[in-house]
Amino acid sequence: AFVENLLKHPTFVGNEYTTKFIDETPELFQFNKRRDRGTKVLTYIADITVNGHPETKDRPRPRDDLKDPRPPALRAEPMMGTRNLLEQKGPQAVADWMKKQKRLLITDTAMRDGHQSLLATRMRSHDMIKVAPVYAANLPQLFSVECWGGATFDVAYRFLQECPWQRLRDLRAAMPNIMTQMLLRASNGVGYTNYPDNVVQEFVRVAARTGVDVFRVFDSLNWVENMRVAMDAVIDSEKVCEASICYTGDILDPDRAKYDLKYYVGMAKELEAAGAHVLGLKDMAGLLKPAAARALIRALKSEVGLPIHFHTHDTAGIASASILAAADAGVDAVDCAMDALSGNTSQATLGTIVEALAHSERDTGLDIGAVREISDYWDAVRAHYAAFESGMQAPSSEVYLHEMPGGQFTNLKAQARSMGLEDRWPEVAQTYRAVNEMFGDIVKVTPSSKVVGDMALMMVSQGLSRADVEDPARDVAFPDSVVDMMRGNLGQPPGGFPPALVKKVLKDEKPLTERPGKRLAPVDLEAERAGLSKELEGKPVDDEDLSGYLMYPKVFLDYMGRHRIYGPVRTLPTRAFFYGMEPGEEITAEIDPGKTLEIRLQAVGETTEEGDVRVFFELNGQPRVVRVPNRL
Ligand code: BTN
Ligand code: 3PY
Ligand code: ZN
Repeated sequence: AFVENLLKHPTFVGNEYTTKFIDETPELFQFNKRRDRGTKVLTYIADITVNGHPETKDRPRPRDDLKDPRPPALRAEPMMGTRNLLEQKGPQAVADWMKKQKRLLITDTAMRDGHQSLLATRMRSHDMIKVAPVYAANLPQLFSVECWGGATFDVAYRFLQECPWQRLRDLRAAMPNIMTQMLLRASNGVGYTNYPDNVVQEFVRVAARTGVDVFRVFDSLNWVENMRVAMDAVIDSEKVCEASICYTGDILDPDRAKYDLKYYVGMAKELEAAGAHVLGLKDMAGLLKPAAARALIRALKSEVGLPIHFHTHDTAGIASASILAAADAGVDAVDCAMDALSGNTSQATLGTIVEALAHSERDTGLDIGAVREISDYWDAVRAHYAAFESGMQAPSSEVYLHEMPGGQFTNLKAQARSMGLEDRWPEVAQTYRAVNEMFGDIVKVTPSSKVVGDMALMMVSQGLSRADVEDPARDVAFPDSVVDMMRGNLGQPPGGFPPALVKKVLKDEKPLTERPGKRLAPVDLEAERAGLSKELEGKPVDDEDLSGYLMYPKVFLDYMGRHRIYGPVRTLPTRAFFYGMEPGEEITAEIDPGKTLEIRLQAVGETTEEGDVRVFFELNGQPRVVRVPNRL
């Protein structure tokens, strides 16, 4: 009863704690503050224990005997790495250094694209931060660790109840010698829409300050014009600007002449002229076949002065062959994923590339034993995320038909399932291709890929063919995202959108053909900060929270609302986070540096007449009771 009264006390109900570990409310005396944070975390565990986690309901359960994974031992003190070079000599020195390396440089994507493509981006910071020091100590020769951006940003707030900025800060601190890398959707930031220029600039500035070293910048229609604001912001921050070409089609196929060798070389030259330090070749669907990779890398190496960083997906099972061909043709760096988080829609298998190149001219210099140990750790981590596995059993050449990016493929499949279209998947894939052709053959990557996916699902569910959609006599209700893209709000694809389709979608409205950001008024950052602070009942709003809010206003506010109730749940072990606890079980969670909670679940009571359940804990040896609603 004491705890329940305490919880209802206005001081606690009205109090807002920061999302950061360091509390910014020193006026509150320590004892109560600590007690309150502990109680919030107990409330979360109690709620999940009683009601389950909404994201894992009706999904496959991990084995019952799984332990919280233990990271491998540190083999050595961290040696100097790419991060030290960047800090001491700047981004141009990193680019020059890359070109001088004989060895193939490797980026590990396990902490971003690996789990984004295999586990619906659901991996929690807890599982990443524990192993980060092992990367620093045992694999200091890595070019970079991709661990931020793409979908990880909103998923952290939306589904994992954690602050993405805190993840970045912690990873940065744990890997001081290796460059961190993020994926940035240029003017679409880490969102799905064009943001005003100053929102993108501010986001880059804050991300650079908090810990991003390499920014892979791309535009979802390959429109260089729409990449400059983000690129310039990266350059101004003195971080590595890896401006990327998105690869689509097939340069060896004469029927796909729109995206031929000349097109890609031309775009690469534009990016070089725009000030990129590194050229990214982003093959988000895994379409770049070995022979084409060889030809493309050769051409880019001879026509462009920038070091080249190749990213591909193993959806068709051929990523390793493309990487080896690219390595042969002189590519400077490639993305792989630690073995346990590789293959299928993820990246090529890191350990396999290390082995394949060992004792060759392009030997990566990575310690294969260290790779295996880290991969074993990821294997143990992955078992906890059984609920988010896609069920993809084998690589598939179908990707050459639909050209879906690795991150979208399993998502769209799940969306199709939820619409009752699962057994019509081949039709969805065919329609996705037909939509691409109808849109004029565009680059499909977030957010343009989502537009194509929305249209394809709409057509399959309503039984519409491409001819039906294009028929001027037939009324079609286009998805909002399609209308938005035809308006020009994502920018312009090469050659523009087909005029007849634009007319059909927009009727008499004239599309925008200039850069969307040119039209969007700058956001008054200080006014937004003040407004947000008011919304949060006076809580001070730092630059990170402001940038998070500007990217995703509703997602951020919902996250803050839950944070008020559940407190710092990000350090709970993953099993407790998704499944709660069993009576008799004990866990520990370090909720503040050096402040560890020892939590034991004693018993779960019966549901009261009011529909509440009392859950009995021991917190650091003291009995605690929390009451949560039974929502089942
Ligand atoms: C979401 O899916 O909205 C984010 C996950 C957190 C939701 C919390 S978890 C405990 C409680 N039980 C629910 O059903 N929702 C909240
Ligand atoms: C993203 O934008 O999240 C991607 O992974 C694109 O490939
Ligand atoms: Zn990718």
